[in-house]
Parts: sequence; structure tokens; C-alpha cells
Amino acid sequence: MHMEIDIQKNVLAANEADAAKNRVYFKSCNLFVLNMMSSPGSGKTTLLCETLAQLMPEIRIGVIVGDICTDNDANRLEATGVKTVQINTDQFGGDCHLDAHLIRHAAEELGCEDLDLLIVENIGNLVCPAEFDIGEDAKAVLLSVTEGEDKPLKYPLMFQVATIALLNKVDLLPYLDFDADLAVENMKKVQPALPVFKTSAKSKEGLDAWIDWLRQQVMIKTGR
Ligand SMILES: Nc1nc2c(ncn2[C@@H]2O[C@H](COP(=O)(O)OP(=O)(O)OP(=O)(O)O)[C@@H](O)[C@H]2O)c(=O)[nH]1
Ligand SMILES: [Mg+2]
Repeated sequence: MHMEIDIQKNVLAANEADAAKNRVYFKSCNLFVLNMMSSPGSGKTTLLCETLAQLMPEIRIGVIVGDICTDNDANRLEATGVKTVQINTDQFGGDCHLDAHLIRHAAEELGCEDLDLLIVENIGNLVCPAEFDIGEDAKAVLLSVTEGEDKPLKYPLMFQVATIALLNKVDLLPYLDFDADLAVENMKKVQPALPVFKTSAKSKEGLDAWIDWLRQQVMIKTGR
């Protein structure tokens, strides 16, 4: 048991060191880096496709997308014209998160010097990605309305470390007994100051506010 805990501590410490190096690299490239996380299927790729269509070509964007298997998401994202690198972790033992070292390789392959915004779509998982700093500027967590209002309380770390939260697929609310106010209240119990946007890639509700937030972050960070 002790040994297991020590190994986990060492893994996280090694990742922290790599994340610190990434921060130096990203700073030298002068771009904003966003890490998007959620359970599988909360709508990360769909929302990203909508978002990219509105921000490009004015903002130069690259995407790193992580999955255990398949390049399905890379294919969907590339259809928007965005430069994408897919990471499949089944080649590295099937990890359920992206770590700082993997991100560094993919970021160099993308060529961050020519980007204003790097978006990382992390592997669908509400637990492990929250533990692995990748040297990003901000973390966005998506919670979709089919997942249950209690998820922020059951998986608090993700909502503690998040910079913003998106309550997603709100177009489905009329058909569900999901209590959106309670879900937001539960997020705020975990992190009182957490900004929450309500979004839907289907009805487009809330997309403007989220995209404005993202555009503003890029401007603040890069001065462009
Ligand atoms: N009703 C509704 N469905 C959505 C919305 N966004 C995504 N979906 C659907 O939800 C399913 C999963 O969407 P994805 O975008 O693949 O979700 P993801 O978070 O990228 O999934 P993973 O990468 O596998 O973790 C798809 O069938 C989408 O069409 C939305 O805003 N409203
Ligand atoms: Mg996806």
C-alpha cells in the first residue's frame, strides 16, 4: 500500500516538473493554452467544432486531442480546417489522462510558435485528468445535463481545479428532470467563485458568451 502511494506521488511529481517546462515553452510561443475536460460524451468535440468555426481564421488555433483508441475526434476536428494532433494512449499502456510529457511532444509537432490558441481535448474522464497539470493557462470542465446534478459533489477535484465550467447540452433540459440550478449550486459548493456558462452546440444557446470568454483570454495572454 505504502509503495503504491509512493509511486503515485513520484508520477505526479515527475509530471509537475514536465508541466513547469511546458509553461516555459508555451510562454516562449506567446499563446493561450486551454485544457478541456469532462466525462466521456459530454460534448467536448461537438462544442469545439462550433467554437473553432467562429474563431478561425482570426485566431490561429491548434488542437491536441486525447483518446485511448481511435482518431475519430481528430477527423471530426480536422473537418473544420484546424490543425490537429491525436494522441492515443493505448500505445502507452492505455492511460485515462494526458500528461505533460505527451502534451509537449504533440505541441512541438503542431508548431506552437505559429499559434495564438492551443486547445487540448483531454480524454473523457472526470477523475484522472484533474490530477495532471499539463502547463496550461486554464482548465474548462464540461458537465452535460444527462449526467446528474450530483457529479460536482462526487468528483470534486475536477470542479476545484477548473477555471470555468460549462453546463452543456441545455437544449435537452425540457425533456429531462435535471435541475440546472441545483447542478450550478453543487459546482459552487465545491468552488464558490467558479464561473459557469450554460451551453448547447445543438441550439447554439450560450455559445456567444463562451466564445467571447475564450477570445478575451487569448487577447489578455498574447496581447493580440
Ligand atoms: N442534445 C445535444 N447533444 C449533444 C450536444 N453536444 C454533443 N451532443 C451529442 O453528444 C454525443 C457526444 O458528443 P461528443 O462531442 O463526441 O462528446 P465528447 O465529450 O467529445 O466525447 P469523448 O471525446 O468520447 O469524451 C454526440 O452524439 C453528440 O452529437 C448538445 O449540445 N446537445
Ligand atoms: Mg471528443
